[in-house]
Amino acid sequence: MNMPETLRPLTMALSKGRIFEETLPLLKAAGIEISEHPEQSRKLIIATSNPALRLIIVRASDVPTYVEYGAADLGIAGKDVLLEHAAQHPGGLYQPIDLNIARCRLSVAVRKGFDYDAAVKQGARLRVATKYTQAAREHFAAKGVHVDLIKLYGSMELAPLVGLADAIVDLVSTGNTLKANDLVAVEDIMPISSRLVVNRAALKTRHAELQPLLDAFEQASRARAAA
Ligand code: PRT
Ligand code: MG
Repeated sequence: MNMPETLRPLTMALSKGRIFEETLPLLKAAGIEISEHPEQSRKLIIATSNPALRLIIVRASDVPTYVEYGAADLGIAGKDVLLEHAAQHPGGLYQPIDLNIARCRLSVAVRKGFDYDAAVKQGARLRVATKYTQAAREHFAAKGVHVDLIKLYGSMELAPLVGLADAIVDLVSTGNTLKANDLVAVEDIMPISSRLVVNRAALKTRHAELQPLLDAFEQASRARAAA
């Protein structure tokens, strides 16, 4: 049984790890403290100092789904995740604010010694392993490069090392993971950061509760970008 809309606190979906850690200061700037930390408590529903707001902890790639279906009113997700979600559910989410957190870039990487530019110039058909099939498909199509995309769910860095793929499309932040696996980035596809996403119905039905929170996030992320 669902609680009546007016009784349910606003629900915000976050993933554990870097997004959660980088969101905490933004919540703090909005005057919101959390009751417990998900790394310590294992709880999936976390109360905040604001009785009208609770957090739920979900997989990063599930955040858009919770928000689109209204199980969460808002959430925070990386542009990488949002692009893949939008391919299946175009226009499903309102994305008002780039929070500029959890920044990295989406890049093409190959084994050290693999001449990517020459392969592209020769018009070779490349095998590319990635979790980000949508972004990868668009990137190579725009370049006019023929690729066979191989969908993976993690550890993309392994694929070129064991002959599964010629190249990978993956997120890179420090570059340490590529380096540790004798890979090099050969092309940047786009910069990635995390955005606030809002359920389209909640935007209307719970506007009065949502707006102050959106304003606070906007302000906190602007202050952060200026710092
Ligand atoms: O880990 P899990 O499978 O549960 O889910 P997830 O990987 O989607 O979640 P999480 O928490 O790891 O990432 C959440 C979001 O953080 C992503 O959707 C990105 O928008 C953003 N982000 C920022 C990153 C990175 N930086 C990042 N470096 N996500 C992943 N990585 C990985 C990358 O895939 C690679 O394996 O870190 C490795 C590279 O890091 P460097 O520092 O070695 O270059
Ligand atoms: Mg991860």
